[in-house]
Amino acid sequence: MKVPLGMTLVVGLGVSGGAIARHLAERNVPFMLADTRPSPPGLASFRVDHPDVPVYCGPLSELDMSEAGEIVLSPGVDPRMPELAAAARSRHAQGHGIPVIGEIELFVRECCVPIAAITGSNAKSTVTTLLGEMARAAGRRVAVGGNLGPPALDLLHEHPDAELFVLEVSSFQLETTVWLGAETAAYLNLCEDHLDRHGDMANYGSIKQSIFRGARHAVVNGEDERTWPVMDVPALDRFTTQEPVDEEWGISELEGETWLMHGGKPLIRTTDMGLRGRHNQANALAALAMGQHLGLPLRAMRQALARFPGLPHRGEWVADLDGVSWINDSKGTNVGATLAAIHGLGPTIPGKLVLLAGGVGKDADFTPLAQPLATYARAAVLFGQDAERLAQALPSFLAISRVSDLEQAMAHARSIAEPGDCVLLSPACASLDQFTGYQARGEVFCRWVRSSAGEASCED
Ligand code: UMA
Ligand code: ADP
Repeated sequence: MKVPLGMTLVVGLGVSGGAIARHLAERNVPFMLADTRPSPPGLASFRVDHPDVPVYCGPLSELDMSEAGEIVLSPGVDPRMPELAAAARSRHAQGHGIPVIGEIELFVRECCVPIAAITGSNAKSTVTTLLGEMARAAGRRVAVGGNLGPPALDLLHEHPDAELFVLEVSSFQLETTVWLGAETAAYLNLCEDHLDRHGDMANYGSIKQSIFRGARHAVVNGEDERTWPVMDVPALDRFTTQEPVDEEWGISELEGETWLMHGGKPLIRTTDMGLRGRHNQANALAALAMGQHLGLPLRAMRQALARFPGLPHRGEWVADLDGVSWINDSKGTNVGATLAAIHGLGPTIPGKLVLLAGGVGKDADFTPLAQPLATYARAAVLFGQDAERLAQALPSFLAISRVSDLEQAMAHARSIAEPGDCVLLSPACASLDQFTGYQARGEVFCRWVRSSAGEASCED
């Protein structure tokens, strides 16, 4: 099959592919859809919605893209696939390769109001949602989405009167974005993740740096230089979990209480916040720095901080069983997130942690988990595809059990946990070997715990 001359090719029939198709159709841009899977889910309804759009399903090697006008990729599609890389290099009549872009690039071309963009290995969804809540509390017409959904292009169409877009942007999305031009852009942190796609940390880190292209203001992690812009950005704010230096956003102890600070100015007591844990204090500081740049009043931002309890599946307390707390951190899909959970919980509980971990490790190095687990854990119960690789990385004196799935892991954890302990599901891995996503994994955990605690159902 051949992409007709000058036609836009959309690759991937997922959530983003659907949004891209709706956007192009609305603008009467002729396009064709391709998906590498022989029969992608959603194909039948796509055909109903777009009866005149040609569809190709199968390997890209059998699709002739040489005359496509532009190729728009879904985030799950790797632009380094040989056929796509060749198209990007190929010489068009105009003397350049075929532009290979993503959904966010299309969004930027159309968006006429400020964008607040958030990236990082962890905490993107938390900071995106919190900043959105702050803007709402300030009475702004704000649309919030991106990688956490809804997709950016759907936001554009569903919120034509928005005066601000707050977007979570993943490395997959940044990889196909030429120029973001954000009013404020935050790069929160960097740890090993998605190396199966991005190859190494240098490449992963430099893709994340592209969030700063055209940005007017940067918010970076003062404790991690890798998040600092390597290009010129006119204004910059740094957040830190330490005492702030100069105009940094940081944390201070004042008369026995812990405060979020901007330089010497106290902003809010941490006990007045809905979010818990040091890592969430860093997240709040990042949102405050972005909010200040956007002109949000401090009063409104404080109000949002007081109300926002955090998102489900991120360090969420589920129930106590026989004096043992059960915490759902299913969104802990990389080592950095699991480290934050262990460091956040470990020192605060009377007993020890029983960690439930495993799944798809995305080629990450698990050894950073060894030391904090040695300090804070009683046991690790491992399941899923990379259980064995995880076991190899953990200290040999820790009680390590390998089981086949999460239910067995929970049953085993219940049998070994002691009163005062905390059973923590923070897998350090993606879930796709055994679940449809981290939410499904977290829901299995919640249901099991709540039914064991005698409750009827999971009230998510
Ligand atoms: N796929 C193929 N062939 C194709 C197209 C897709 O095999 O031709 C596969 C992909 O490899 C992937 C799956 O299909 O396994 C779906 O990929 P997709 O790009 O079609 O995904 P969408 O449904 O469009 O969802 C995407 C984001 N998914 C990814 O980045 C993998 C969603 O983020 C996002 O919510 C959505 O767009 C709306 O913006 C999810 C995610 O896991 C939550 N993101 C990663 C993360 O947060 O770590 C980056
Ligand atoms: P993302 O959208 O980047 O995946 P989330 O807000 O969904 O971020 O959180 C993902 C995971 O990261 C959760 O397990 C959460 O507990 C953990 N987390 C939250 N904030 C931080 C932080 N500042 N540093 C490290 N991990 C964090």
